[in-house]
Amino acid sequence: MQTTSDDTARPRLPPGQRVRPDFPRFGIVAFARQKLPASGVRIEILGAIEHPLVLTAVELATLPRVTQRADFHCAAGWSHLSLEWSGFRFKDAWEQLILPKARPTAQIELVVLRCQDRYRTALPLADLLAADVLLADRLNGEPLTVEHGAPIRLIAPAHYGYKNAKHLSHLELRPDEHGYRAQVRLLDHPRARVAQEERGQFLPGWILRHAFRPCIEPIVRAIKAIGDSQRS
Ligand SMILES: Nc1nc2c(c(=O)[nH]1)N[C@H]1C(S)=C(S)[C@@H](COP(=O)(O)O)O[C@H]1N2
Ligand SMILES: [Mo]
Repeated sequence: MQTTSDDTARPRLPPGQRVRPDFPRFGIVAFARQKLPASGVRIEILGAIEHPLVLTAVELATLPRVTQRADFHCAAGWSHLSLEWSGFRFKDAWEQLILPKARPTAQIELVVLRCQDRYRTALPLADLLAADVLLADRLNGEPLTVEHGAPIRLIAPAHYGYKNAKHLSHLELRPDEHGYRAQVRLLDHPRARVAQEERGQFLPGWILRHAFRPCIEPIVRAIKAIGDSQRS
């Protein structure tokens, strides 16, 4: 095995990732154009449940607040290291609010994450129950900005950025994958684990690594231009 001095000097990056010193607003360009409602936290629970349930800041504030540091890895190939997120564990929201109040009518395996900008993605419930998965409303000691997902977003550090749904508005509980169609089918891997390089569907991660990388700068620029025009 070969070791270089680099290996010890730098934190280890997952396969195929490159560090970015900035943390850009990123994602699907069309969704960045969507006008978001100027509202507080409002996460509606729907799907296989007995009782409709809406989680606002009031319900979430009954859960312990947790702060954690994590690296953020976009499937296009950039990583930003050591972000400090604060919010509530998804597991706590599930066990203390969703299970007792919404009362699922079946064994839930899939949770669809729907967002105010019409973006959606999904993760297996088992992945969402990991201790480092947060419903985050603060970043680096400040309230979350629109750029990074206000009023609240999912943070799942073991999964690529596209599972980290911004502007979260609905959690749809489903017994299984059956009948769920991914929105961005070429991209959205069912689990998208960074360590396994599950960048996307149908093609191995090490191929997609090269296909996605040239898209990074154009996307960063396009989304930044949208933000600038919305502010002016
Ligand atoms: N609602 C919503 N969430 C989203 C996206 C999006 O377009 N809309 N893009 C995803 C992608 S591809 C990435 S890499 C991250 C980027 O998060 P950031 O803008 O805070 O850097 O958000 C993810 N969550
Ligand atoms: Mo991404």
